Amino acid sequence: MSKKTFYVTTPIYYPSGRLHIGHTYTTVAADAIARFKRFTGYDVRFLTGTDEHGQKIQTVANDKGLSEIEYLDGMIADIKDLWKTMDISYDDFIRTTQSRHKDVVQKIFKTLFDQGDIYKSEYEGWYCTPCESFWTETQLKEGELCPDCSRKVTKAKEEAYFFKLSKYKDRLIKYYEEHSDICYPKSRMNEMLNNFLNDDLQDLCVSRTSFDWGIKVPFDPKHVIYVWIDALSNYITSLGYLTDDESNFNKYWPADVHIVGKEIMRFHSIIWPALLMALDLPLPKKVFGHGWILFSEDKMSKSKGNVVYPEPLIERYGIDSLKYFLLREFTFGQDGNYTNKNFLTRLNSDLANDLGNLVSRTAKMVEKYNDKNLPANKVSGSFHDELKEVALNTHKDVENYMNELDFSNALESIWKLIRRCNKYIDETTPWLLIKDESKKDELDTVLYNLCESIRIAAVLISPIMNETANKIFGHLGITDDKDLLTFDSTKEFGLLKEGTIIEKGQNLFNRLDIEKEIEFLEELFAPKEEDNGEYKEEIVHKEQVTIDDFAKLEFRVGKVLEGKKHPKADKLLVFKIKVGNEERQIVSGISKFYDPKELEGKKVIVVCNLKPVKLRGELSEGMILAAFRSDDSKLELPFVTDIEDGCTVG
Ligand code: ME8
Repeated sequence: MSKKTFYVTTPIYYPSGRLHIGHTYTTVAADAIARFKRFTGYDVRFLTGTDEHGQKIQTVANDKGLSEIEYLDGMIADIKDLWKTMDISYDDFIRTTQSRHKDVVQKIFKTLFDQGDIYKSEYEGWYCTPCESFWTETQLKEGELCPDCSRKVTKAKEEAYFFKLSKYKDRLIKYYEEHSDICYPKSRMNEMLNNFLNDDLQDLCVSRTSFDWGIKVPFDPKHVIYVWIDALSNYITSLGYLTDDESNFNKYWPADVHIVGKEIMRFHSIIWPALLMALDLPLPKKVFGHGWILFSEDKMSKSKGNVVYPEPLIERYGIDSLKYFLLREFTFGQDGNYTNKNFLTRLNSDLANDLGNLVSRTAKMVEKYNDKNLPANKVSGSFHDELKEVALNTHKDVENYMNELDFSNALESIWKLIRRCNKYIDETTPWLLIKDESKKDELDTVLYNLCESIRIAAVLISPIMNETANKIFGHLGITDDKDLLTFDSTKEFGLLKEGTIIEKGQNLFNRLDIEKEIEFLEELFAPKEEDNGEYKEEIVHKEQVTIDDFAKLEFRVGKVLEGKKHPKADKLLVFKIKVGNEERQIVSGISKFYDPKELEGKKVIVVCNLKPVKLRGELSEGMILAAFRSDDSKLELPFVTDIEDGCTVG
């Protein structure tokens, strides 16, 4: 019999900036459910990826003097590195710039156009010329100002394609009435029905002509396909929909759950189902809109300087500490506030005290009282039976909660067992039993029951805290016997074999000095402004390269002959640069910091062997090196004075 399938997705993230713990939260949750489903016998497909089109990406890339794809390749490598560090078990990573995605999105667009669900008309809105963006009335800042750059906007019209969303309103309402469990948590379902579907549902603008970084409308290439058809389709393009091999699509679609943040719930529960209805495809079984992680009661945002990044937390406290905290501290459907104190308190109380202590105390006792050998389980009775009952019931709660994506309660159920074990030690007082020869069987039973309960707890945490679970299996001497590590093994008590060697080993989690750690974290996450004139750059090293890798790059001194503004992009400057006996054009995103004329005659350092690219229509044959702060508040070019242009830099 073939296995039951389970298809789970995260949103595809915008690589316009570094991912923070908000993004990590969604991915960690999706990973936990993917692992849990694999663990309970499902054939799982877990998809994540990146949403790489749109004006913002184009602007960010060009501001850095990079082509879009150069910029994106770097960002995606960092994102994949993060998921690798965090041991995220995705099966596919889709990039919307991949041809497997672009080709199918074009086919989808054409199908919808041919069948009359997409039509051409005019889009009217407020236009910001420098940002090249359309805004709706409600998005504007007071005084008809652009919400991005605060400059005056003007009313404008643009030819665009529209998707007939309005046509699907009644079908959507009916569908929701018949499938009341599609949106989770339930409150979001009511929100959808009351606020959006009962409103006048407007047709959706699905193309743009004001920028060109996107998938072209196949029969009208002046237009690029605007965000939602492009982004949402990733869930089926990654499965090979409309390709020669649709086996994954047939196997996994419809998705069992799309996990998304609450702000994109509307797109996933109205636009996406309507698109699927138009394509005559089944709808996802569930869309879970989780809450936001707030920082000081506010949504995290780089510009507000209130962002927490996962890497430094992982480096200092370990992957499992972060995963545990994210899934235990916050109720998945609701907003929650991140504070350093909450984070550190969880680590100390739940991980170091409850779990860490239990494992080390137990192993130490087996080491001391029974020469590291696991004794047999000999007697039964009150405390022993109570503990066994808790241990044997835990898997049911965990499974129920995990299936509801209630990670916090799933973990709490395991911690109930862990705390019950700690209480059992206090009740049975093994340090007194050892003193009385006649209590040997009682002592052996206590040691056995503790180790076996720890095994069950460790097996149950393994889909969420894989690393910690493996360490515990090491302490319990379970190396080869994989039958002791399965989900089914948590339904039995007594599987750990007598005589197994139990090792105390190293502490699982060290107790932290909370005050000291708070100080450390506050400094780490403080907005990177010029406090006391001192700026501290957060250093995240890239992968090491060899000298041969480095030698592939060609740096030379270049003399600026002429500098001018880029005709189409405010942030870019265009230079003519003399490198020895050649002259080249280089586009650089430094207009915020330098007047192009002031650089004429100066000698700068140029990367000469970068592949030429066009940046907003201007050819760029290289890159000028600059030192800059990562928050974009300062940039400086290093100048060469006594060495001639054309000479090597290395
Ligand atoms: O919206 N708390 O991408 P995005 C919790 N490309 N979750 C958070 C969060 C926070 N403070 N901040 C971000 C997009 N997230 C589109 C999606 S899908 C077809 C297209 C998480 O990079 C949360 O999952 O802005 C949210 O929905 C997602 O990151 C937004 O990521």
